[in-house]
Parts: sequence; C-alpha cells; structure tokens
Amino acid sequence: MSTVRTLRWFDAAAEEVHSIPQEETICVIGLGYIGLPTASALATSGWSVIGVEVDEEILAGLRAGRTAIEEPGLRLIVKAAISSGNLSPSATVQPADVYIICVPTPFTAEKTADLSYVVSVTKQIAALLRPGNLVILESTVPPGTTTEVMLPILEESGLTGGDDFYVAHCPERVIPGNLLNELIANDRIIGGLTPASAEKAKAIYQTFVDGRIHRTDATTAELVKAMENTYRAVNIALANEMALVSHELGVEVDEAIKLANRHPRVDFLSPGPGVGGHCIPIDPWFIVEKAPEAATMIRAALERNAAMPRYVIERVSEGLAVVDKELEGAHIALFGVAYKRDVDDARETPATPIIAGLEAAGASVAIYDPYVNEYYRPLAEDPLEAVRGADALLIVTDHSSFGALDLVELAEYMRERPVLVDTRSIIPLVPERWTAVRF
Ligand code: SAJ
Repeated sequence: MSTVRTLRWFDAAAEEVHSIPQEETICVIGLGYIGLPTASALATSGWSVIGVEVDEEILAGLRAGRTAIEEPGLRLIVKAAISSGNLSPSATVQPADVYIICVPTPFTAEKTADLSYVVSVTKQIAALLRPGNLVILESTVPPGTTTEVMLPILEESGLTGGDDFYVAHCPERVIPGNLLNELIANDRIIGGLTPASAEKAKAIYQTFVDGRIHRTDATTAELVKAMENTYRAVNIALANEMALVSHELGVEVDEAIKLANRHPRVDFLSPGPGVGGHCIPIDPWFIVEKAPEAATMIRAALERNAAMPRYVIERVSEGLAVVDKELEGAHIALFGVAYKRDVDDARETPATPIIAGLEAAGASVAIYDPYVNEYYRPLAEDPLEAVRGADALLIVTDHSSFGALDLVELAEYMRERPVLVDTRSIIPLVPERWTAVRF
C-alpha cells in the first residue's frame, strides 16, 4: 500500500523536473572519506566542483595532488579531478548552484549525535542561498535532522524550502577499503524534502553512479541509513554473543558458526574483539536517541559489542593462567590497531579499550600494525620488535599479512611458553609450543 503511494508521489515529480545542466557549480563541503571521493567523482564526470576543507594541511596536500586517506584508486581520481581543472580546493564555502554537505557527525559522551558541524555549514550555506539552489546532506544523522534542523536554518535566508530551493538527504553507503568501487556501483537512496528535490538530486548522482537511485522522503532516507548500519551492528553482536555462549559451553565458535551457516537461511557474521570505525558503533545510537523506548534490542546489541574488549582481556588473562602467569607484570604484544582488516584507520578501534584494560590490570603492551601510521601510542617497526620479551601475542585486527606470521620464529623472541589469543581466527595453524586460548 505505502509502496504504491510513494511511487505515485515521485512519478508525478519526475515529469515536472528536468535534469540539471552540467555547467552548474557544485560545492562539496568536507573533503574526508566521503567528500573527497564524491567531489572527485563529480569533477571527473564534468561538473565544476569547489571542494571545501577547513584543515589547512589537507588542503595544501590536495593542491599538490596528495591525499591524506589511503584508499585503492583514490589518489588517481583526485589527481585527475585536480588536473582537469574541474575540482578547486577552497578553505571556505563558495557560492554555487548545488551544495553537498559531507562533514562528520561526531558522537557525544551521552551517545547522541553532535550536529555542530552540520549546523555550522548549513548556516554558511544559508548566507549564500539563492532561488533554485539545491542543498544535499550526505552526513549520517538522526532521522528528522534534514527537516527539523537543517530546513529552519536554510529558511532563515528568507527563502522557502521546496518552493524557492531544494533540499535532499543522500546518505553515503560506501565501505572503507573498497570505497571508490562502491561509490560508483552501489544503489543510492535519495530522500527529498519534496519530490522535486529528490528528482533534482537524482539528476546529479546519476552522472557518476552506476547503481540504481531510489527516491523517497528525507526522514525515510535518514532512517534507512541508520538501519543499514544497525543491521550490521546487531548481527555482529549476535556473532559476538555466540562467542561468549560457545566459550561457556566449551564449544569452538568458528566451527559452530561455519556449520550453522550451512543452513540455507542462516548467515552468521564473525565474532571479534568489538566493532570500530566511525559508523557501526555509532550510527545505531542515532535510532536509540530518537526512539529509546522502541529500540531496546539495538541498545543491547551495541552494549554487547562495546563489552567485547573486556571479554578479550579475560581471554588473555585465562591464557596466562594456563602457563602460571597473570596479567599483572605480563608483557603483551598486540597486533593490529586498525579498526578492521587491511585499512589504515584506527578510529574507534577496539584496540584502544583493550590496551587501556590490559594496562589497568598491570600488564605492559607493545603494539604493531603494518597499515596504521597515526595512533595515540608509538608503534613497533616490525613484528619481531613488538614480540621481543612478550608473554602473549594478542591479535586484534585480521590484516591479511597476519595470516602468514611465522609463529615458530616469533616464539624465539618471546618468553617461555608463549600464549596466543587470536580474536579473529586469522592464524591457520598454531605451533605446539604455543598455548592458544579459544576465543
Ligand atoms: N566486524 C566484525 N565482524 C564481522 C564484520 C565486521 O567484528 O563479521 C567489525 C569490523 O572488524 C569493524 C566493524 O565491525 O571493526 C565495522 O566494519 P564493517 O566492515 O562492518 O563496516 P564499516 O564501518 O567499515 O562500514 C560500514 C558499512 N555499512 C554496512 O555494511 C551496513 C558501509 O557500507 C557504510 O557506508 C559505512 O559503515 C558508513 O560509513 O556508514
């Protein structure tokens, strides 16, 4: 029933709106993980793009064709965009026909969205807004933000949303590590303030997106985005809970999951040390924020994932106990601070609470990650440096190179009876002299 209504609503709009001619200027605000690839994709599709970034260092790098983010293909497309002359980096928001907001929505201590960047940029756009302009929000926000927070600010310009200018929410859906491919290939959801707004935004995205573009209203699009990451967070939490259950029952969780997944309608994800990144541990809270009474299972799942670092520390302690040692005074080599496999991003990594917990218990920690350059702690140059004198090896991230670690060699550098806690089941075969703890 509701599907039929939605289709009619948008089909009527599609007839009224013509696609935007590509000579229009697009101002992309925020050149981070999403803004930079989006601005570059638009620029290489022929649009004239102003890329706004407040970080002077990032801006200077871009002007010289350098990127601060490691992503396959990104450097190439940014270089192409800059050298074509279609992408102009700028420190301030410039007048344009279309504005695309790609700023972060950080997370407060109260587990709510901090909309201060979105609000500040929206105010800057409101000051420049002209009739016929289109404002698109890509940042992930709590449902209702486009109409309840952005629209009133934009209307301070004296113009009326939907009549004088267009507004749409077009959430990003790309996975770090395969960002550019997904930017082009994935379907997009466009939520318009009005059908005409959605249609206008579609005309832009369809110039670089190969996936299908689905139109809806702004609040639905906001909820859909948060729902996607909630779906993943809840499913990871279920796998994590199975790790705890299996441990209690003396069962190997990987074996149990592998066998359960032989059912045609069962597809467990993998348990791990907890979830990181700037999306999965955060975005589901935007639903809890807006509907706390209803979202009880989501809250429980988030809490389960957040409790995994504690479980990891318990496993390290358990392993040490097997070889008559304890956390107090132990030296732990921790491998992997990236929040996930083969990326350089350590934001919200579960490694941070794990390190804090180990140290609070009196252990010392040496850290190794071949991908990460920036972390709040010094990193060892190579695996051997990190394991020297360690009692235990704790694997937090499943970087593909860790699968080829030579544990026989590593043990030579460690103390007697080394312990292995592999939170990602990345080590295929554990040599005999190691004590491996079931995760
Ligand atoms: N993880 C597990 N077990 C699994 C899968 C993942 O513990 O089986 C952990 C990872 O190690 C990591 C965390 O979950 O710490 C999140 O990783 P991820 O690969 O699931 O997701 P992100 O955060 O890199 O990207 C997600 C994606 N959302 C979905 O897949 C629904 C991406 O499409 C979104 O665009 C992105 O969030 C975002 O920016 O919102």
